[in-house]
Amino acid sequence: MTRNGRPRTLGIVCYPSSGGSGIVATELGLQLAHRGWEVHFITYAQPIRLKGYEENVFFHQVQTDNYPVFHHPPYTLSLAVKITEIADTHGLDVLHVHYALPHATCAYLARQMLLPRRLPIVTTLHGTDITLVGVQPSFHKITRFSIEQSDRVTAVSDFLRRKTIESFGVERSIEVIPNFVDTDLFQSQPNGGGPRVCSGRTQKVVMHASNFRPVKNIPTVIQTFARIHDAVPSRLLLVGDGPERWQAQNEVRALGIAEDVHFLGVREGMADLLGRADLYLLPSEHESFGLSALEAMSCEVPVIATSQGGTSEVIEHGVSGFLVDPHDAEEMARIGIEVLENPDRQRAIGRAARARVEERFAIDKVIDRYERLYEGAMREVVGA
Ligand code: GMT
Repeated sequence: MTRNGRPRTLGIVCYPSSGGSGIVATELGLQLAHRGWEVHFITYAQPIRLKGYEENVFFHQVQTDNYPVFHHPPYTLSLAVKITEIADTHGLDVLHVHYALPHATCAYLARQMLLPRRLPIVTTLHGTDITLVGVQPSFHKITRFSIEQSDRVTAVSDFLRRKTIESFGVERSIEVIPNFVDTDLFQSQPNGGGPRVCSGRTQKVVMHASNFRPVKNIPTVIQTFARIHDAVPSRLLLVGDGPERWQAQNEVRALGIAEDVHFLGVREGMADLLGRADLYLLPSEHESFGLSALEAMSCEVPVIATSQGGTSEVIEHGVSGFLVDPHDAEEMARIGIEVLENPDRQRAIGRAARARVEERFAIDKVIDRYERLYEGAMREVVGA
């Protein structure tokens, strides 16, 4: 991707932690770098999936300055200034911000500071930025304003697109571009090797990965697994960390299943773990898309996910996975036991899941759509 012989340059602003929005942003940037874009990540820490040296990829750390009168260091202001600095130094052609707050607002501020030069801004809405954070009274107006001011806006599911219109009354167009997965990396790896915690195949491996926030509904993960564990020799692997972890550990002890529940904390190498799982649970209160479910599906792992949110755009119930009321642990366990006790059914669901991923969510198709979106924004904003 070049213009007048120089690579196109893209700025990406995201949260660097293990959440889905940061993962999508990082994988997107890496893929675009392979396609010849020069990619500049701008955030407060190195994104978790950005490792080693990558050609055409740069990371710019935002430093905040503090002063006694500030209650908190104003990260938002430092980020906006950093964006202008990178735009000036590296001649950004387009800026893509992930998660509306505060990133779309910082992008707007940066764009105003850069005038008369125009910097096209693309904002991707991921889920909780709209459903939980942006709708709070103190953020509502600025979320709406920042969405309206972006040159292009995408949402990761049609559910999220509709929710944004409903919650903020925005009138601009929002394009749905789904999450994606690297199907070469996320593959079934049923035999031998791999992490010890997945080996010893006398027990089935049930998995859940998240940031352990209330929206992830961890109690249902534990209750579902406890029922499965009563019927099928199995262990539960919990990947990630967050505020609900202590409560989950207490519950696991109280249920007497601690020996077969492994809290692995934040981990790299999700593909290695998922590739050896037998069942994946995602009973969130709501999930705008469910990236971790998609990664499991790519590994041919049957997923039992929440029926609330955009998951029905990812999983066809009873065909490529299962969608269940997030508070119905009994039904989740019933399905889980049926799948784990019937290897043919487990395989059939896993294969249908993989086929669906390849058809709709493979990396190249989705990256093509982002590239076209950038082209459109650059043409419209700067006539490039
Ligand atoms: O799930 C989280 O709480 C993390 C959050 C994020 O922004 O990091 O995930 C959201 O974005 C993901 C990537 O687009 C989506 O796959 C998740 O469904 C979405 N989470 C929710 O809607 C709860």
